[in-house]
Amino acid sequence: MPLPRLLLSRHYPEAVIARARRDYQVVLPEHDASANGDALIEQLQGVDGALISASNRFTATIFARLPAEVKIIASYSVGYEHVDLDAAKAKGVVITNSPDVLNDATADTALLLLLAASRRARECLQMVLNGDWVGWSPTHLLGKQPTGKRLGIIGMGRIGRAMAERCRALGMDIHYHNRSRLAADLEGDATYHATADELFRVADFLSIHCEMTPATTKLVNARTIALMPDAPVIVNTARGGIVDDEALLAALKSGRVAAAGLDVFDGEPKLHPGYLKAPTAFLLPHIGSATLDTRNAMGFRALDNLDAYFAGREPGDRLA
Ligand code: 8YV
Repeated sequence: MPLPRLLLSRHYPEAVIARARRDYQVVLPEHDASANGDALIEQLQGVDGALISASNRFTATIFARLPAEVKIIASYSVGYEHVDLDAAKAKGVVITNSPDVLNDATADTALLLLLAASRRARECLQMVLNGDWVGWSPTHLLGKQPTGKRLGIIGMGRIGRAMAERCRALGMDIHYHNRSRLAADLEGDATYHATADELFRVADFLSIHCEMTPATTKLVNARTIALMPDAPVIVNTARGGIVDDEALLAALKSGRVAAAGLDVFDGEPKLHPGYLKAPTAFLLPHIGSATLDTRNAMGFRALDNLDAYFAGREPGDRLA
């Protein structure tokens, strides 16, 4: 039997490419870039499956034009808002994601953002780099202390719970909102809020870990920010579209929100230009899962799903 033909839509880490080459006839574009539209359809010619990233948008239009040989699309991501699952199902294409293996890396990034935003790391770094640091002062660049404060977690899945674990170590009081309340062993000492509004009301710090769906798009907006306690810190490692940029920028400017730590942006890699001029916004270029261990594990998880499919078994992370 010839090996299945597999498109690697991006230049994944070496170990991932090596394993793919061992078990598949690999098609690897010469340059690493995110293909979409016609370019994506072009790449998908003559393959049986594809290992794609969240930068490849599999819309209903793409599925309508998908070559018939393509039977499985494995996403190198936990998020799957870039894939139209209904269109995939209608076309009979199997879709998988790569959850779980990035929980720690993403929660680490959320913690980095929470601390960097609350301790004004951007302003501190800028001052040192500009040569503007003239000496110590008792009230210089004072930040917010997380100890004893309430952390509101929106989306208490595996990444949300990994963030809760880290923030318990900071002495924070954990609150969460989730579509359903967690079982007691997973909830631990965290306080459940049945609605997002209830959570906003108590969140001195807020960390976003939910999926982006029509219900969570612009969930953080002028109305919900107004519900929050005075001068909260907002962290987002989920998807940029969950935050209304105009509302957050206005709140950062007025001080209604003390600081924000953002790894993801609506329309990234372009971001609202307001963030470039907002000193209390600490910004990262979507590096939530960016450690070599994690990126290897994501690739291996995606390949496990592909291997299962081509061996006639059910892929463990099947979404459609
Ligand atoms: C990825 C992510 O780096 O897994 C996700 O959903 O956002 C990140 O871990 C990115 O999406 C690569 O596909």
